[in-house]
Amino acid sequence: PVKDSLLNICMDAKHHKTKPGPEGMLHDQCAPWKDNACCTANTSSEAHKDQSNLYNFNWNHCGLMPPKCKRHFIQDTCLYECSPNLGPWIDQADSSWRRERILHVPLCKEDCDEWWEDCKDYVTCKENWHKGWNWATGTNRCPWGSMCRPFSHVFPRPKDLCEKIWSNSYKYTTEHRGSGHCIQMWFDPAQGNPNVVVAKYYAWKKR
Ligand code: FOL
Repeated sequence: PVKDSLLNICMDAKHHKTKPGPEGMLHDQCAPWKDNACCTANTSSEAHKDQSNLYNFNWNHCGLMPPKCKRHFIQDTCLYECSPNLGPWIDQADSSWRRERILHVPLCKEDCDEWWEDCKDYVTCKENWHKGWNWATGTNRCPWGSMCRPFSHVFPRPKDLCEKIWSNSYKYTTEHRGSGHCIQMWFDPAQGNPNVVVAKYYAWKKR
């Protein structure tokens, strides 16, 4: 009944393992995925660094990102790199640095709303963080002519942040954490990974 080929898989992207499996030790905020992950321990620790070697991406392009905001970007990186439950949303990517991407992952309302709330006073110069940076120094800097403006201006509503920042990786939903109908960036692994049943639910719909 469900399309099993969409379950328990890793996308073919820059740092992902070919198949998910246990890792034993994943760093800090990525630890919830340690029993079954698409990321290595090294990727999980790089995910926590300000100048990580994953994409040479600089979160502090308009000044220091406050910790309460940064933790959401770290959690997004952990979900993106480590989750084996994003199969129903894997799509072809025509890009130089990855063969596959995620598209329209239904993110739980609370995860998106809290991300926006904790980042709304931080500043950025771009709405889409995937494309159009100045890489002349080896890390991303604001392109010429762009201005640093508050998140609340660049992304007026939570939906704008979650959908636009990574080229529609996420879809904003009104589904709640624990409903089984939306993907959680944040979860307590003591009760298992809540995204397993969410992937099954959508793999069923797509069969
Ligand atoms: N998180 C989520 N949820 N989805 C993602 O797709 C995602 N992707 C990244 C990190 N977290 C994510 C990867 N981020 C470039 C910029 C950001 C980035 C990866 C690469 C980059 O090199 N941009 C170039 C264009 C490269 C190209 O498309 O060929 C640029 O023009 O700035």
